[in-house]
Amino acid sequence: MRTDTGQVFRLEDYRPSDYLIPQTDLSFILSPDSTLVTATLTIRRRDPGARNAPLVLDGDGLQLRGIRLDGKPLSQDDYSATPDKLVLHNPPADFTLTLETDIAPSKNTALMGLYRSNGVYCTQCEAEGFRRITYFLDRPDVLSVYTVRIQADRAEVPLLLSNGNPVEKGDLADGRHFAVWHDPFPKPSYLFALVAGDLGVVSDSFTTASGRAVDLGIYVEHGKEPLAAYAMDALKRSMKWDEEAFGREYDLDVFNIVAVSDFNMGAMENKGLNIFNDKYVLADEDTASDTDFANIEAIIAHEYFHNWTGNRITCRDWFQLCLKEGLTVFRDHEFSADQRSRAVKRIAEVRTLRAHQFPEDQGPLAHPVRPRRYREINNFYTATVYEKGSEVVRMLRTILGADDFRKGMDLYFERHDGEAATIEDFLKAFEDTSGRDLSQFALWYHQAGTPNLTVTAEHDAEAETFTLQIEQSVPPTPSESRKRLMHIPVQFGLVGSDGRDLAYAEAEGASVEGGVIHLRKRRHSVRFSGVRERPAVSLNRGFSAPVTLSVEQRAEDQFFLARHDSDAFSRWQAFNTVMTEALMAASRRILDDREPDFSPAIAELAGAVAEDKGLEEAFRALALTPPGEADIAREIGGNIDPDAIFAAREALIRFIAEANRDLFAGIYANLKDGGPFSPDAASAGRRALRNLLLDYLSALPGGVDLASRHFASATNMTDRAAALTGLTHRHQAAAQAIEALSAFEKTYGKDALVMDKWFAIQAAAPGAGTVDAVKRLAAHPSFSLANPNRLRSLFGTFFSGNQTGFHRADGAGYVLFADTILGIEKRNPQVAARLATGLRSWRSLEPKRQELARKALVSIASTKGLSADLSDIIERTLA
Ligand code: B3K
Ligand code: ZN
Repeated sequence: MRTDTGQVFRLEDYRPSDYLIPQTDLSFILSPDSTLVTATLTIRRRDPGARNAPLVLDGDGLQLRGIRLDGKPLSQDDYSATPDKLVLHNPPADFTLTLETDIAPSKNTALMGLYRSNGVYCTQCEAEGFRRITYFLDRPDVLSVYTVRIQADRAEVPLLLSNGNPVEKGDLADGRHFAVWHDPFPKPSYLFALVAGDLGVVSDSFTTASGRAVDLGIYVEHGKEPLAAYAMDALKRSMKWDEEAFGREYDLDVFNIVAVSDFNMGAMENKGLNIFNDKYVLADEDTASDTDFANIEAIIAHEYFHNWTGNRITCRDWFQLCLKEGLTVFRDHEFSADQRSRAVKRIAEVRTLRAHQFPEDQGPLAHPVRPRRYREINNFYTATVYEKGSEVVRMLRTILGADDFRKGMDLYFERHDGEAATIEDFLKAFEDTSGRDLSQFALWYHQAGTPNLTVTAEHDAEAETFTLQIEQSVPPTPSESRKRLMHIPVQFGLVGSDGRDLAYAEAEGASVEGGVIHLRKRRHSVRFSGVRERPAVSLNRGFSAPVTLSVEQRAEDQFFLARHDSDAFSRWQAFNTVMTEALMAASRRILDDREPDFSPAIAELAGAVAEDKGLEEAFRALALTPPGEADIAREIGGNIDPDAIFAAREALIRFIAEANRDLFAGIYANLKDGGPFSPDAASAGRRALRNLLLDYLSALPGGVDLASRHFASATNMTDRAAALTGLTHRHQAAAQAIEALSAFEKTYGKDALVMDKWFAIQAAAPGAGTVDAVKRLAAHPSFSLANPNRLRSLFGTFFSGNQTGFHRADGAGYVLFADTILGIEKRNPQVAARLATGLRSWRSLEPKRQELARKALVSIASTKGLSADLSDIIERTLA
């Protein structure tokens, strides 16, 4: 474990390396406890005319076993080697350096560098894992052409993979064999990969637009090959889509994906050899939910799209992480929108953004999309870099229009192919193609915090004008107290009483183009002339800017927009706002010991949406989904009592269900799917609506029987997991819930990915009892501290997804939090640090819980010898 040194890395300190490594030859002689790595590096001084500087290579926990310069052993005076650094004091301008290191993949529990997962050797090098394999200039702006030779026992390790194209393989003495791979595309060390083991394969091929044949392989555990069919299909669709939507073709002869079961995150885009968490590869109807299918499609696409946005054009330094991540998320969002329903996809994206990025931006861990400093880069693979980073690219397209956006992308690809680039390079490509000045827009990359827009509207019937007063403000965030004014593109519509957008003669007070108001100043008074009737104003359509809105509007306008806005996102938003406001009021009443009183109009609206056949089922399901407890908490802002919010939410669900009992039951019954299973979006939408209605109906008397029947008759995992959730969350003590949990375990006890669901469903069960349930589950024979998926399913769900259970009033959840995280940290600091973000919003709790949470955080902070990963998160959280 790398302990915290307190070192801070700053963007302004960037300078290019003194040396380059144009060529890297690696040889691996694999063995679990002692793998011999020989690296032969061709090294060149960047500026041959410069005075010679020492060469400083990065290491992490390494032991140097041999060193030669141009083939000759070096003397002790020529270099110094420590586990984290190798310094050549006086190297020549051009030379070959041969290094030998000996590493133990089987002892690597941090899952960075070369490690073993279920007997398979695999690597994870982003961000700084390569330095755990050999000494190197382990930074993204040092690009090198790699040739990799792997040697191992043939019977034990029949499969030997690395990046690029296969060039040679053969047998050796003593039952051993070898393979050589060559990747012609220069790449940074974080994209290096090696996989070796005994795996099954699903093979296919793809012919690119220019006629190049590519061999595709997805490697999985033997026997699981049929579960990779959906991933393979998603891969081929991704390859085709990137050609059509962005003109990007694949460039090697092979593209391989390997699924492993122990992985710190979702997947990794290593050149030509993507390594995946098997959760995002393996699926069939019996074991995977519709959400799993959608995630597989999105992540397969995401990693594939990195081939151009990340690999061919990489990042100059880790401050530029959003250059590849935000852009690639935008690309995978667009892909999914084209493959599925655009409106539904957009709503899902915004829900994710609000659930993960907004709290980050509004709490102690807030940072700009392009951060200026970090202590541990692994802690910056955040919702801000990824999701807000994607929103920024989306805004760029809104501002430029689709054509200019594509021209800018084309220029970016052409200009920077083969380079390590910056956000400035990216924006410059769009400035150069469109002739626009994007300097104010660039603040979206540089300034943290979620902007807020306050809006009031006034209609003057006589003058036939409609005026919007809009004011922008960006709240202060850590280390940025003063904010500059942003360029915010707000898509809008003035909706008339027939549900159509009203035409207006002229707009003054801001630039208004193509249905978008461009806010650039603190205040804009936007006056539309020729507006005869008072419109309902629909703002931030399609969620054109990642902002919060406070619109002074009549309540009936929200109800009206929820039924009539021509923009599907805004229609969803309007209903969501109606419910959120009702829930906030109800939770206030509960705190005052009063019963919530909901307006019948909400139940009527829910009924109307549920039965509106003009709307896609998936949309109806999303519209009817009440805001989550964390969403309500975020809107309330502070002094949060999770129990009151929970009670309010349950009361609203019962209120809507009671009023629509027969209607919901009828629709529910009609939605039952008789035909063969299909994971397509329309079928998934039907299941989503049916399961959502089940959620409402299971809150009514007799609901437990309905959920139990739903469970017993389920023919796919989506329905089965939905019923199990309903039973364990609403009817925990009922015999049916206990039986269903045990039946589920009996059927799927040996399937780790399905058991993750079993753990997660129980960890999310509301109520004070879940702390003890989680402790019991941590002692279950299938629980393992070594498997990140299992850690996330039990503890990640509990700390980040269980408002009433984790935030139990006596603080028992927080004590478990501190103990658990300190226990995990010793093995896997990266996962521990991620789990620790579960308390990032502790300051918005009511005072008693706040104090208990603070104590738990302080108890972690005061532990000696914390890892850089964990101390960075905890210290920022407490600051
Ligand atoms: N680039 C990887 C994430 C690496 C995380 C390192 N801590 C996956 C992705 O975003 O595609
Ligand atoms: Zn990515």
